[in-house]
Amino acid sequence: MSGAVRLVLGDQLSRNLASLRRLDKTQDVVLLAEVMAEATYVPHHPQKIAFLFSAMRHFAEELRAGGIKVDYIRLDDPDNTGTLGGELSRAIARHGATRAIVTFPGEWRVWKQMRQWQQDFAVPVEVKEDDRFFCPIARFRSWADGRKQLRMEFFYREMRRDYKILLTSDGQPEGGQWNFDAENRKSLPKGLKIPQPYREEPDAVTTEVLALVAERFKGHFGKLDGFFYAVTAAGAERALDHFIRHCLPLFGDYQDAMAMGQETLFHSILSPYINAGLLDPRRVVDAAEQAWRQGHAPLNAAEGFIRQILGWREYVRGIYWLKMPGYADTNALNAHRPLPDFYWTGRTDMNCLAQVIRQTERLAYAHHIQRLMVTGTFALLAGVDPHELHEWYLSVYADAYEWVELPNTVGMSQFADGGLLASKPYAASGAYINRMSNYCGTCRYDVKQRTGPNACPFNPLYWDFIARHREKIGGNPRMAQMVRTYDKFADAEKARIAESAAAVLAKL
Ligand code: FAD
Ligand code: DLZ
Ligand code: SF4
Repeated sequence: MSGAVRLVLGDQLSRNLASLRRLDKTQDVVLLAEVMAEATYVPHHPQKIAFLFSAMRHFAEELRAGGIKVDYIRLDDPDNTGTLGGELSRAIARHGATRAIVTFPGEWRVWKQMRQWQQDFAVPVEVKEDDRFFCPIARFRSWADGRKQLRMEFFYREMRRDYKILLTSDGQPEGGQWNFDAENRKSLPKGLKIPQPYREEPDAVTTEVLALVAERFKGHFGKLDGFFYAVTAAGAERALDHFIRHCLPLFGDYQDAMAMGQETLFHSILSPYINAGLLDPRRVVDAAEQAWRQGHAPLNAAEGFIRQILGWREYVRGIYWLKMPGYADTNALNAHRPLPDFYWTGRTDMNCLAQVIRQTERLAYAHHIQRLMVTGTFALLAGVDPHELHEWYLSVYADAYEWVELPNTVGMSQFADGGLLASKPYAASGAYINRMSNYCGTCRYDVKQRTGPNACPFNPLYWDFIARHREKIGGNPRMAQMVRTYDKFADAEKARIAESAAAVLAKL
């Protein structure tokens, strides 16, 4: 053979992938490899591993059905070297290939490996740009160049203009505003009918993978029972259809709400599919815009949803590639507390945290506000080391890859980048969780008490956080008010706050 080996990674399962273009069916071979190094560089949730392995196996079958030669290495193949580089090198030799073609990866770690392959391998390794995003990395760099502040909102408006999304014929934002977030913070009314999340029963391929994963990844946090993810592009398209029909109309209104036993509410659960390449983000944005244009969903819902994908998702990727590798080590608030054990067990009396962590264990899913304002805010207030927290988020969610997880954790949730990404720290007392959820009603702690053994731990930690970081955050107009409120507390109250916060931290 004098063709190419074309490597497709587990999160590159797209038929239009750059490294699959201009493929010569007579000469080229597509390589997919299940490898221990990728499955264990953090202890991924077993459902994430099962989802990816099953999706990889289905993708390989689809390529074969299209007449493409596929070399598929299973995790339990006796000669499996356990690394992507080892498998690519073996495949080049096995097929006598004259070059390798890969697509730019989603993690700095893998990018470093690819550059090493370019040096070490006897054949050229071509790296193609990953153009499954709206915004090329170079385009983000030029947007960021020379700006003092890199606010998502301004980036998002450029994306709306570039791609003519939700624009009037004369280029203005539909509805006269770019952003309808003010309408999107409703708490859940009693009796509201909540749609069931989309689910698919495991087929024979998934069932086989689930057995393999159960056997090989026993020590990883997370359950496998009840696995419901779709594992093909067709399944992901059905999940999109379900979301547009049943959830999008109320997505905006209840975007920030949380409720016991209602883990997914009006969220889409599309991130695992979009991030693995089974669903094109352009298709998702288009479907949401069409739903609004056809009168099926209100503008606040369609705009709010589109902003998550066209705005936040593209923006965090831009930040990741702009700021790596240093971004992973930022720690502006000097936080060094080890991650509390209960993040891996859910065993805590704090009901909000117990609910979100146990749900994560069952589903490999939590929606944005659960990640940001429950597990994220608690870690921020407690001063947990952002790197430890980052490894937790990267492990436990089915949609987690460093390019999207790291900026959300280190930047948005922990303010560890000193405010590059978020305009203020997402610090909040128990009052926020009480307003947006029903977790507090059955909690052992009292959300109304600020201090003392029965006070909601978020409360003293919140005021202690304000006191601890007043120098760093007091200059921010949105935080200055809270610093002033703290300053007005009597000294005895300040002492009680410090004592209660210390007691909470000592118990961790
Ligand atoms: P929906 O609420 O239905 O939103 C629609 C889509 O918008 C999502 O599918 C996703 O593709 C995109 N989106 C929404 N918010 C964001 C965001 N902040 N950044 C990037 N894309 C966004 N998202 C990931 O995809 N992978 C991660 O590893 C990840 N880690 C996170 C860690 C923390 C600490 C926080 C605060 C957020 C994280 N997010 C991550 C963002 C967000 O929480 C998830 O994208 C969302 O919860 C996925 O659920 P959904 O598909 O139901 O989203
Ligand atoms: C996450 C993951 C896992 C669990 N396993 C594999 C694998 O066995 N083979 C593979 O090609 N990719 C896997 N992935 C996805 C990669 O980790 C991902 O492609 C890189 O982190 C770059 O984003
Ligand atoms: Fe969480 Fe505090 Fe409410 Fe308990 S009282 S659920 S700890 S916010």
